[in-house]
Amino acid sequence: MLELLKKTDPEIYNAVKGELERQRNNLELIASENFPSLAVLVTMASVMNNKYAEGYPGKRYYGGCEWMDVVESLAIERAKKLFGAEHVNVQPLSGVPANLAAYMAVAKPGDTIMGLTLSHGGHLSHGHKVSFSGILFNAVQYTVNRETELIDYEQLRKVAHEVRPKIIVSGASAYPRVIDFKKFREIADEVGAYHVADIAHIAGLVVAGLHPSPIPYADIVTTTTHKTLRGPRSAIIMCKQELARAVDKWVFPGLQGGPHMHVIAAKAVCFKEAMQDEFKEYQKQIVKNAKAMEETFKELGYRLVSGGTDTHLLLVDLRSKGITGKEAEEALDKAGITVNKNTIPYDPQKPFIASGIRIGTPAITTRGMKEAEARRIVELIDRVLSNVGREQIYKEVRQEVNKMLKEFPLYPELRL
Ligand code: DSN
Repeated sequence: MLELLKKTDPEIYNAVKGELERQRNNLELIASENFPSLAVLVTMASVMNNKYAEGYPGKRYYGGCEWMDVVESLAIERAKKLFGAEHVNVQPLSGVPANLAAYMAVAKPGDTIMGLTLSHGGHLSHGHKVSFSGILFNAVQYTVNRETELIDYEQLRKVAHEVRPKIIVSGASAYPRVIDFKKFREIADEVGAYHVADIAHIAGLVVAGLHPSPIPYADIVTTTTHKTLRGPRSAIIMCKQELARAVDKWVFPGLQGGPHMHVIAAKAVCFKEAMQDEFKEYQKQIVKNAKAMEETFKELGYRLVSGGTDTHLLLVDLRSKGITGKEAEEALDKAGITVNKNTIPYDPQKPFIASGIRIGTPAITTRGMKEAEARRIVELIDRVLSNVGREQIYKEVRQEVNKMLKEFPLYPELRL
């Protein structure tokens, strides 16, 4: 298929080829990225792309939707089974629109919502002032505790009693520890709020039983499908039956038009894969690899936010090393190691500089790496971070990275 692209559009072909090579030849440690199966990728590149199917299975606004109904119904049924959810909407295009639909299903613009502040590990769409969530809604942010760096449930409770929010959002994009969804439910009940859980980062761990599920404790659960879940770039919304109509109405026609049926089909494939025993083993290995990294970072004298991890990600505080997150990201990039700079709680630096880096294990685990490689990777990271500015060291580390990656081929079936 890529041969066709080469003929039609050599510039885009070159970019796709370049990106495949980049993915193959770099250590991918961005906690929100992953490598889905070829079955998932191929489904997105299929004729399912061509069809308009506004509406829902059995109730469409266009003719010719019989195969659309098949894939969307399969996606829904599989997601319901996988997560144990009463109702699932598989049409959201991505995480932020899913959160918007979830909020609109239970609140009105101007209502108060509470979410974890971005610089403490939250997400833009949980109430940040530059996002719809902080513009449409009266957003009040909760924080992590300065000493423990864990969500400060008592502060959350206190503020919730003061501001009486319509929605309390749980979930995070840079929080390495278990989230206590039961406690969120208790606090939401005390103040008469809805509890919306965004499990984008941890969905795979939840499915595998390695992180408590929010399903019993949240009114609405949103997740992207491309992080630990290892599916296509997209999202779903799960909710209790009594909110099904409101959620569906807000996804379509409230916020979206034609569903992206090729991606919905790929979500169905992802959910089938996530039901297999191998997927559970994969998730277990993600956590083992993160733990191995935690131990090695500590042995090498690094401070980890909250002291470590329970999940797929770690936040490394670089202040004691005298370098910023931005410097670390750039230096590691030159050595073939891809991470992102990240604020740490109460960060003295601006977000674009940041004092830390976020590291995740989902992608390297997909490539087949285990604890030994995870430890070696941390040693390589340390080598770079202890020698920032020394191009020769970057070169040597890159050679080691290349050697390591040769043993864990990525998409060997793909030829360009
Ligand atoms: N951009 C995602 C992440 O990196 O966590 C969140 O949307």
